[in-house]
Amino acid sequence: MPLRRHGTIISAVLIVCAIAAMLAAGVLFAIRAQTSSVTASRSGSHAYLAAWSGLNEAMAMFNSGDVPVAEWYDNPQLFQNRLVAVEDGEAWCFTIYAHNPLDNSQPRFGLTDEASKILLDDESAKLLIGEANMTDELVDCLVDYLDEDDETSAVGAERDYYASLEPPYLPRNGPLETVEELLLIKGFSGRIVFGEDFNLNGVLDSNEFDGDDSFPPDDRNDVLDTGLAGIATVNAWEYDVDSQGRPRVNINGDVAELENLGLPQETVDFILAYRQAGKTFSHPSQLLGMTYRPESPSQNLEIEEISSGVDESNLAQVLDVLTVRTSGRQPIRGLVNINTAPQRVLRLLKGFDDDLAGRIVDARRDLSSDKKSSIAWLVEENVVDFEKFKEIAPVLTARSFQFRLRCVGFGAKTGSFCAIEAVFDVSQGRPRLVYMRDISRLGLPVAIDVDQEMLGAMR
Ligand SMILES: [Ca+2]
Ligand SMILES: [Ca+2]
Ligand SMILES: [Ca+2]
Repeated sequence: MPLRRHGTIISAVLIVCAIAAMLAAGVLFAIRAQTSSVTASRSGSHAYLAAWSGLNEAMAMFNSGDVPVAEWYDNPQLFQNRLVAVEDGEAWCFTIYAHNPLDNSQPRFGLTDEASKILLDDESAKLLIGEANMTDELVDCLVDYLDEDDETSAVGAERDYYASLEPPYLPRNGPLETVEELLLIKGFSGRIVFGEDFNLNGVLDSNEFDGDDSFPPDDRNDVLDTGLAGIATVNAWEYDVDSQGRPRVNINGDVAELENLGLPQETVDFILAYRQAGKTFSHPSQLLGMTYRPESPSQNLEIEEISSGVDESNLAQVLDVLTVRTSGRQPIRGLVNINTAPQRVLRLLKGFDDDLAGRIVDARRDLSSDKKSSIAWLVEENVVDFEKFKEIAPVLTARSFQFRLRCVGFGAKTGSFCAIEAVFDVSQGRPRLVYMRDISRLGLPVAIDVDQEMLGAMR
């Protein structure tokens, strides 16, 4: 019944449009959707509203500033079986769930930060060769689809290929807007993009490790492959501002601005001396342990080597306030969060290997949120030496501003449910929804298992 199904989806979208503004005013469940064309059942729309409540709850959490990872990553108290409202004897609840890389049989109850993944741009796409079933051909096709030119890579595909399809379309030749857009690229399938997790519930279900016995195709092992979407993103960016939200100062720019940053005078003098020789910095981390011998104006005059004065004790301050970017208004895309990226992502980054990625994951386990506020902890905790830090620092961040969540709203007694996937952005203060889709058609993602005490109290 494809027509009827489409009708239901359109109706659901209409409901969301009609009520989204009212949700913010906190009148959830006091609403009756007054749309004559709507065919979705009343309980279905209640489930939809419950799912939206979960999304709003998560966004509200980030509205007041930094939230420690421990609070949003896996927090059953905040995100599992949360009662939203009771109406006509039914308890409407939501659960926010995600893949738990440490346990394929249970989801975790929390969000996923997009900066914990690799940005899908034409540069970093090459890091993905050999990962998540990405072949040379798939990477070439991805790069061609993303890069601005129409020159076909060795085994890629450009405009002429897409123009020959029926119906024809054009490659993006720019940044992707959704992960699903990958499915438009030559060679990409649902298996490549979403792996074995056919129902996107983050759990290895029985049909996801039985090979080809039932859909989807899988490798029959007990590890849930979450596909390219598990390690790559299109939604990771941050503004070039310090921890107080002020624009960072360009170390290669106006020298007067360097004087007012509270940096040690030794460091400011060093930067000025280096700049006076016509030299520029490639990244603020270059200052770490740096020395420089200014050129002597005459052969007989010996000039002493000078030091930047930057070491592990003040590196965090230096990285917080300085940049080499000239256009501070444009967000920086694709930095990877050293505090949240899993080992399988870290190991793919330029300058990393398995050993370094493992040491970082081990070292961060017991660090305080305060310590984790800068990537400088890599040096402070002796995870890397100065030289290694300077090599890897340009692609790293200690912050995340975009969060993905999957949320199911459900009636605890009837089992009526609705599941949504969303991404919101907090890089400009108030949370902003940048992506949303209804994934209810993939089935109930998590078992409905609500505390009987709670249900008993309703009677
Ligand atoms: Ca291209
Ligand atoms: Ca699954
Ligand atoms: Ca299967």
